[in-house]
Amino acid sequence: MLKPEVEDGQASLADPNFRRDVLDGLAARPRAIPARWFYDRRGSELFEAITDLPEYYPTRTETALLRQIGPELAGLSAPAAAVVEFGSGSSAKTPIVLRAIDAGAYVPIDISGDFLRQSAGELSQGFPGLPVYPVEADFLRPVPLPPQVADMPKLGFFPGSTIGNMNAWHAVDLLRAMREWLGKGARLLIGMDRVKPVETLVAAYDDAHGVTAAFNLNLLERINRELRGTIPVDAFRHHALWNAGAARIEMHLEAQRDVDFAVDGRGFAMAAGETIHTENSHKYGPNGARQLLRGGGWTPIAEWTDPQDWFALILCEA
Ligand code: AVI
Repeated sequence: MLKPEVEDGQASLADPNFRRDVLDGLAARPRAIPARWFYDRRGSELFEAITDLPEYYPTRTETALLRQIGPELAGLSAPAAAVVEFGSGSSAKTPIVLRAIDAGAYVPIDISGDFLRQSAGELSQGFPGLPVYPVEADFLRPVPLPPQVADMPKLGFFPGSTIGNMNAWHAVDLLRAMREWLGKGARLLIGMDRVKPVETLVAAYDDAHGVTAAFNLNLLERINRELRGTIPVDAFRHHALWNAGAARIEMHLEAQRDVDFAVDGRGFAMAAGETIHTENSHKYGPNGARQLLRGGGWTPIAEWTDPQDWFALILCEA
């Protein structure tokens, strides 16, 4: 018999937005928690491990593309532009862009502060003369750019198909906001993942080594750590599926048995087979990608894909 969902009245000291999203998400039907909360320190490290997996084609495909388009990109970018990277993570692809366009400054923006500072520090060592201004921020809210880059031409860099983790209407809102933050005359280089055979897609989000499973399950561990959670993590399993109607991979955490647990003093009960929806990763065809960008106020001016047409890099102007 599952217990009713109740509250005990004591609050945790965690990020109030995390608390609200988790409590609301667990109470909703279907249950869903926004994917942005994957990225605590451990989650960011696990994501980096995902990018090295043989099944996870996006990172290596996009990196190879970036290397290939460098000279062309240089011809299409303003000289000495400030590169503003949204969700910079490990900044692994950034050196390719900074070198290609001979950047005048680098502004990495990331929600995971210590990871951001470490990556920015490491990158600075490879670019001794380059001013680097890290901004610890959730770019889903307004991001003030550092005043030092105010008068420089800007190249927004939004790689990795992170845009795919948003629903279309949120993606359009974000693209519009980026246009405003980057200002007049800015350009945006964005990576977008393509629709492709289902087996390839599902394998990329359900790898043989269980790294993606650990990444998904870490959300429950984070809830336990930061929100006084008592979730029995071993009662959940990672599940990735292709939703053809919505053209997206969905990730879920599925209860393997009936479970009761508390989060921040509030009780929850889930029946075996019930899931918490934790991520959408939308994939776009060429037309859908361009339509989305135009809806966000950006005009595509150049587009590159790999020989299999698995991943696209699109350069847009404001
Ligand atoms: C960050 N984002 C673009 C990744 C993706 O492919 O949607 C997150 C991820 N989730 C599972 N694997 C990777």
